[in-house]
Amino acid sequence: MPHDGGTTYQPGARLAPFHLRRVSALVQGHHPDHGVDVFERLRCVDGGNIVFPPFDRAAMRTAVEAEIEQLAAAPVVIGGDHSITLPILRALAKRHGQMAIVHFDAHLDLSGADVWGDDYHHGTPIRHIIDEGLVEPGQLYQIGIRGPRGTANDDLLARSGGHTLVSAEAVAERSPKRICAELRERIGTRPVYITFDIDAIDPAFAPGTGTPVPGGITSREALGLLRGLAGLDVRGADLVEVCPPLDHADITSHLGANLVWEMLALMAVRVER
Ligand SMILES: [Mn+2]
Repeated sequence: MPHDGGTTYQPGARLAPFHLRRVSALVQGHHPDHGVDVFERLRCVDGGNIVFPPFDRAAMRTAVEAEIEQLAAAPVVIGGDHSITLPILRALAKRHGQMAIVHFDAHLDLSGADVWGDDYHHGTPIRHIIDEGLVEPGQLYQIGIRGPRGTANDDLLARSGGHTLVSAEAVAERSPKRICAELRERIGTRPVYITFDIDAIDPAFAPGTGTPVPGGITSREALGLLRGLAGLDVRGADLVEVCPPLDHADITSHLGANLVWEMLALMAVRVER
């Protein structure tokens, strides 16, 4: 979904699908940890770009929701900025009802129209997802959160729904393995959606993103956190906010392609069960 009309700072995420396709030539099939060949296990296809006018965000939401709704398969979507996640979840909720959502990000993405006078920019999707009841109460897990907040109320809002915050620091302190063990326990057999904002990862490992925040998780922790979700009933995922014009030597695109592969691997493991 080559859309970055919801970007508040540095644009360019609309180019991510093109660059992730290019570097995905280096991604192979066999997953040594899960012991499966992802592309033998899954019937996997590049569905191409969803088409919408790049300057019309309402048209983007309509096109994305319609496209996801008519898919028989579980989607793994490459953004685009984080505003693409709302129409994906609107479509998936029609199929699965309320889902558990694992949200990787530096930011809470709970802003509303009070920021920038706009209710659909890339800092708002999680607020809409809560307000529209697309996530089951108590089943939102936000991982990698850090840095300055707008107000002291920002975290209260997230916690008031019984949602769980795991800061970037907590990932380092507790380890991906222990965090994932807790997530698997608490999510159980619920349908799961994973939304992965690349800025959850430290700008040292992922410089190609529009709103970087220092002090993030490492690329190794990020890959381990996805791997550790194996066994959950993952019904969809996205990777957003990769911004190739700000990247160096494709560092961020390569990481993005590997994160997408880990998401596909989770679906391959799910199919096996
Ligand atoms: Mn985000």
